[in-house]
Amino acid sequence: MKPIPLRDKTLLPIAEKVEAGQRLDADDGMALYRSRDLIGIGGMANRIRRQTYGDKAFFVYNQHINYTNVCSNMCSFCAYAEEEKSDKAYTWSIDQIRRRIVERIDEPIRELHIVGGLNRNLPFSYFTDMLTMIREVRPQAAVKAFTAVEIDYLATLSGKTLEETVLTLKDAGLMLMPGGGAEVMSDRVHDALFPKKIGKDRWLEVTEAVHRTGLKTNATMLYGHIETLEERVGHLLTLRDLQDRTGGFSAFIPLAFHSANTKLSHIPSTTAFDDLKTIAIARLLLDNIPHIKAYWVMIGEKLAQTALFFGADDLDGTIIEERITHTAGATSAKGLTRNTMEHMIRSAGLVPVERDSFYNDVTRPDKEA
Ligand code: V47
Ligand code: SF4
Repeated sequence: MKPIPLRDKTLLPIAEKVEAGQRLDADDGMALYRSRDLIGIGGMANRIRRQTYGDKAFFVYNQHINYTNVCSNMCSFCAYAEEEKSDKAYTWSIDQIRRRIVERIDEPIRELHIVGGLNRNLPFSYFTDMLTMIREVRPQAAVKAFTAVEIDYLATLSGKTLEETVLTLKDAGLMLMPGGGAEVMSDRVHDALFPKKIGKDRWLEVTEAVHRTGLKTNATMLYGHIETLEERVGHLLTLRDLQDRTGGFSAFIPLAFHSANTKLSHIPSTTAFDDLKTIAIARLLLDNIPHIKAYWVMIGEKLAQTALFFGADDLDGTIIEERITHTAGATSAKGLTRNTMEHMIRSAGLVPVERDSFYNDVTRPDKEA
């Protein structure tokens, strides 16, 4: 195999480890973050992606449902959450959620991505009723719902243990869980930006309990606010440690911070350089998490396409109705058609694979949408 060309020769020992399939450590993570050799780092990550998936790049036909924006946590990086009495606050009834699903019933949607704020007025039965209704109305779609933050909250609401809560939701139709909620696992960042939300230890405890029930979850990292590079590397390695124990993570999604309409609106957007480097470093450090998503909603369609050569193998989904990042100023489209996603992948010289939530190939010959 040809050696990966590196402009920054100090990365040579890391490239050797990558080529030998050896695990990278925290010092390697910091050396990668400190290096300016984006192309060299991307080359290493791309080699891993290519060895694992060849020419394939994944996407899913999905629909987002954000059932309420009322949230008692009020994280300072969030533009989406509202106080209960705000005139922008909304909470959908089960019937309103049903209507949103039914109005797209003719589309071949494979996954419903459902998350919301912590709204003290919703009983536990709202969540089981939602899942039961969805299973009746949209039995072909997998329900990917609730972050570890919501699961922690639902366990309090239900008065059950974490495992019982998840098993009750699983019985009602929950099939996997999105990432989200851990932000950056650092007590310093937690206390400064999201003190009311569960911290690192509880997030890990909830996620481990979910994995014990057999449900897969994703993991994310919100970056580009006040976190340090050491905190980013620490976050990635903490996820890797948990994955060594449970094997329950399916994909990792770096989330670029958008500051508009938040209490942190003075913080500038992340740069393309940082976005691509973060995706590549995630691919290199997270040697046990199968998929790395380039979430086009956060970084834009064009950079997401480019990220397919920096370690990402998945562009997430068609989405249509994204609210959380667009409330915080994202300028990406609100949704993409299947044809657009396929075009993004094909015009990069890769082969689009429409997947279900479990990465089974569901590519169909009928491409009407
Ligand atoms: O948990 C909130 C983040 C997350 C902002 O698992 C913000 O497949 C940027 O987790 N700027 C929700 N990010 C999104 C999420 C996700 C998205 C796509 C796919 C998957 C998956 C998961 O968004 C929140 C929080 O970390 N967030 N506010 C903001 N202003
Ligand atoms: Fe609530 Fe999530 Fe927004 Fe935090 S990020 S305020 S938990 S909706």
